[in-house]
Amino acid sequence: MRYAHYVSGAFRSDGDPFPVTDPTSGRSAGTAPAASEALVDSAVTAAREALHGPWGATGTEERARVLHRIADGIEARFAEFAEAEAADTGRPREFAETVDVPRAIRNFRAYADLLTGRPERAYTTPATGGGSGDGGVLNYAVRRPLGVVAVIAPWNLPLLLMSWKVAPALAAGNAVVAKPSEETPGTATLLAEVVDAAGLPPGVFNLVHGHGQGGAGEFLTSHPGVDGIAFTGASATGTAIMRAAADHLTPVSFELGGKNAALVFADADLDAAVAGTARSSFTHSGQICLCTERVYVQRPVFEEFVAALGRKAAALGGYGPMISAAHRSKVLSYYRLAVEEGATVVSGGGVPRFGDGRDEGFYVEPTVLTGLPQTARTVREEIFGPVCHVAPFDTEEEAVRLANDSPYGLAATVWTKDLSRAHRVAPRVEAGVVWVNCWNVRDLRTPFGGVKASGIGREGGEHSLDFFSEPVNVCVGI
Ligand code: NAD
Ligand code: 6OD
Repeated sequence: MRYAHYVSGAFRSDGDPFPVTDPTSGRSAGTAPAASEALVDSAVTAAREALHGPWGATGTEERARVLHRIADGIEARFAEFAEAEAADTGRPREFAETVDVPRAIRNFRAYADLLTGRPERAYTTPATGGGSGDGGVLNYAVRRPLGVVAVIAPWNLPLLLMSWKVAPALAAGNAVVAKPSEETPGTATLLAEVVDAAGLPPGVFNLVHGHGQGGAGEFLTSHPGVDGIAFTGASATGTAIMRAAADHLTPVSFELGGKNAALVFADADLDAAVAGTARSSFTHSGQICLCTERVYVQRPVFEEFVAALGRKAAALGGYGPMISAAHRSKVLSYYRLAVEEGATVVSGGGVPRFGDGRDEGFYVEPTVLTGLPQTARTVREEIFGPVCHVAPFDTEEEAVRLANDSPYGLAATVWTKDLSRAHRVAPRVEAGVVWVNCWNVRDLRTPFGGVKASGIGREGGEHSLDFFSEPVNVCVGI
């Protein structure tokens, strides 16, 4: 696979090579070039220059056409994107074909469509005799792009999450310097090829590869020429980026970690709750920030739920690996810690044996745990693997308290047939997204983000366009 930087409209492969590994086999997938500080600086300079060129004068209709051309370009190379995303992450190709690539296309189309329908507001204010014109004043707001924005993406949904930020950043008229995770440089390079073919002026979209701390990520987030940082990744990385951004008061939008709760009430459709929780805990081997790692089940159905979820976990097949050997070690260390903390392992807890090349890959078993107190590290810390802990509760009040007893607040799921209960409980849960009797579906115009250690700001629809632009109030004496 080709891994290249894209700076000022040119592909380059300068920089120390770093290894890329196929997580399904543990074998080398090649090397990618790490951008030097000088190269990151060139990318930021190219982006700044692009804002002073024709891109800075484009109207919303032209930008909408550009976004559709990028979406068309991904669509035309659908199979290549699916293959590259599966190779980058080790996930089953079908997942890339049904989730990642279609969603990347939708991300660009959704922002193209939103752009042209965006209202601006105007107000007239009567004369006050305090220095305004005789006829009062007319106020209207125009939106101005932030300028040069850094987009930093993680490895778990590389294409989906990068396009989710690049699309609104371009829609709002910014110039972008993007950095994918060092674990997954493949689809980002393909995206740069599509942007190149879409005919954007040089410097409007730039891509640099490399590591975070001490590498391209840090060079970018500490760069004084960056006017905004949109980051998805771990909460601890968010803290480091915020420190770097503080020096230049650079605005940030953060989508961070989670330790998401599911609340299963005794009145729920139990089959749906079990199937839904298996999906929310084990999809993409638990490597989606929205995955459930804490399940609270009302006592009358607790035993039945645990047994059924354990059976589902044991029967799962065709799942993908952890992204890396290091991440697998981390997940397995939590499997061991859970036992040391006194957990009962209902299902899984180890490394699967396939009897083929996957045995050299980074797989772990889908795992269901019970029996831990709320204070256990396994219940409090984000593991980011295919694992959940199930605990009982008695009352609605207790369920809400347990869900909220976490440093994180990204997403939650409520399973109940009682609509009044659903509407009572959902707004009391401290999370940015609460699903009721479903998981991980939503309209792309709705707000997306987390509270507490799970993020700062909201993405989605107008929310992303708001982050990537600033309103200017123009006040005209009339
Ligand atoms: P990570 O924070 O280690 O890395 C994410 C990106 O940040 C990578 O591109 C990395 O190179 C870069 N980076 C790392 N340190 C940096 C630094 N000091 N300065 C600048 N850039 C730096 O996260 P990850 O391991 O790639 O992804 C997993 C984490 O992401 C999990 O915690 C998961 O919950 C979170 N996540 C959150 C969301 C969300 O929407 N809230 C979505 C996906 C993943
Ligand atoms: O669906 C999305 O828009 C989104 N940002 C999902 C994030 C998933 C985290 O892994």
